Amino acid sequence: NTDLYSELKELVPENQERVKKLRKEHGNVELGKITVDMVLGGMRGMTALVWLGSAVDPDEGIRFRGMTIPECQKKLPGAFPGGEPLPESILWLLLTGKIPSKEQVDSLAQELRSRATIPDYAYKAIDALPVSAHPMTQFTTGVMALQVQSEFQKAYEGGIAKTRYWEPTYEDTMNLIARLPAIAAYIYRRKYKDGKIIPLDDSLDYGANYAHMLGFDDPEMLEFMRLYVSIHSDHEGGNVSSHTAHLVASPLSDPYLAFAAALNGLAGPLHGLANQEVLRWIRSIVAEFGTPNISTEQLTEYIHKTLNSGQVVPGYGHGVLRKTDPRYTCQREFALKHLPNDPYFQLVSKIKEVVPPILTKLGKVKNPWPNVDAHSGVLLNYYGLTEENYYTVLFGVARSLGVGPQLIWDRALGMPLERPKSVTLEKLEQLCTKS
Ligand code: CMX
Repeated sequence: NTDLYSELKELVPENQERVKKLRKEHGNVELGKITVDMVLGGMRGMTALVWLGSAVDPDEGIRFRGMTIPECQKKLPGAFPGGEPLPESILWLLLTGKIPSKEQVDSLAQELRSRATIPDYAYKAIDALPVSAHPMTQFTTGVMALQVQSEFQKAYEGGIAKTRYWEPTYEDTMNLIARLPAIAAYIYRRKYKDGKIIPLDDSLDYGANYAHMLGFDDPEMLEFMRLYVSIHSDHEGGNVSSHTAHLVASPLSDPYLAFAAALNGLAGPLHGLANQEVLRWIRSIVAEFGTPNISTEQLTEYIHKTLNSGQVVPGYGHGVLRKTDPRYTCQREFALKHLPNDPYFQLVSKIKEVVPPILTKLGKVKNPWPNVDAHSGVLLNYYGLTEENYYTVLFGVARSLGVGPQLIWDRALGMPLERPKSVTLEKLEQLCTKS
């Protein structure tokens, strides 16, 4: 099949069988115990979700359908031989679990372009906000406006059978993914440039088109955007944005509603907004010393100043990872290849040497190593995308490629309404004194 829908349609029945069998034969198997620490500690370490696209190992980091980032870079089709994986390749892989051929990826790129028409009222909804509104607020507003065209909502109102829910979910997801770059680019051009829309280029792939619509045409920036979108797509199911999308879709809210909610979670500074905070923090270091070429002592002093004022070091630490994020590493490799002498990149490299021992010394930070957000900003800044308040929008566009496929599988596999049990504080105390 060169078409993604046909490929998926074949996979649905066999995966429905897998889930049915698991529930029937192993429904009572215990996966671990739930402790008070978990309940009070943000459910860390509690296995409570199924996510098909990817899994995060604390030491090794992300695997997309079993493949590490270097494996994806080697095996997934790029825009040219040896190029970074195309976002279309990642989307195909996440949804089907199969490595696509170049022909399949090209057909998917074409399909996404053909779905990318934006209704005028979506631009108008964004225009109703002041230009000063944060780009993430504008982005969520745009996504909510796109919801007006939800196929799932229409089909549900028309009485669609449960067994077919995944079909309009597929339509919504693909339309949403296809339309996000144009909406996101509009926000950038409106807030930071002349407000004129740069139309989609029919000869470009998803990642390159997004860069193009933002106003960037340097082939190196296009290639960085392909890598950026691919590595930010998915990070298993428990992170705030992915989990939110899954939760909000569980009462059959359509993919637009679910994704808008996910974006609102991504906009938190401890999650996706950290990429904005990182560049802002780096700029504040440069402002303090008047240059990015600073000594280890100066940097140490600044990190202590950040910590002593009660702030976190943005871009460091993680809820699951316990080593350097491979998404950081691959961006570093990209930088070493394309901008080794950039002073901001060199400062990021220095920060990576100086921050971990300081965080370790605090004695409470479980992971002192850099995460994905510690690196993306200086690369974007180098290619001229200097407005850090926009960075989380880029992350948001990419996240649709991970969250979308799971929403389709949620409906295909008949995943139920999510409804965990809560207890009052009194009840928790009671349970503790009894044990
Ligand atoms: N700087 C300072 N203190 C940090 C820290 C950092 N980078 N990372 C963790 N800590 C602190 C926590 O604030 C917590 O302190 P308190 O006990 O005083 O509240 C303590 O160390 C223990 O936290 P943890 O168990 O190591 O980390 P969590 O799983 O609770 O939180 C995360 C993970 C990412 C929220 C946290 O490391 C953090 O705030 N990092 C900075 C923000 C950031 O980079 N976020 C992006 C993550 C990736 C993404 O989602 O995009």
